[in-house]
Amino acid sequence: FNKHGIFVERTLALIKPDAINTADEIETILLNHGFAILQKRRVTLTAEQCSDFYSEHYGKKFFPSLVAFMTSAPIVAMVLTKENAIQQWRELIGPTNSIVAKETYPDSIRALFGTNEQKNAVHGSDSAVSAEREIRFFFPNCIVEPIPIGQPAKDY
Ligand code: RTP
Ligand code: MG
Repeated sequence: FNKHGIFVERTLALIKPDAINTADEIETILLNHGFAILQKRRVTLTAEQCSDFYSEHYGKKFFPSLVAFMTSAPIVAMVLTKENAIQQWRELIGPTNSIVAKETYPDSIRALFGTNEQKNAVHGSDSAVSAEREIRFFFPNCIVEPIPIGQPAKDY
């Protein structure tokens, strides 16, 4: 609780093109780890949409290749919730580079389903500010603020 009402932290998860065929398995794992899926959408990003989503990486050497990868097949976007969801999801997915993940955190989703530093199966928001932006990016109608006490919790 806070003065505005009940707040359950939310984060944005993506199942990336390299893992689209194992989306059901990844969903089972995250549900078993106590995450709930509030929203889910399957979408194929255009290069423009992808560049917008990953605009923080614009100008980096891997940017063109990242956009090519992320637009190569459908992805699944999900709003996940759990206590401390942002940090908990980052922990469950593991290090960015799946090769490192396999060595250091073999139970992580990136270790189990990813391949290398680019093909790493999943995305997770890295902060509260990113989570809000990224949830709005894929789910413009999703409420990211606390739900006021006494009001029906619809359409979140
Ligand atoms: P994400 O945003 O997808 O959750 O991943 P992250 O925070 O762990 O890593 P970030 O630095 O934000 O990188 C975004 C995605 O770009 C690809 N990447 N390729 N050197 C490379 O080739 C390279 N580095 C990063 C990965 O797909 C990474 O998840
Ligand atoms: Mg990132």
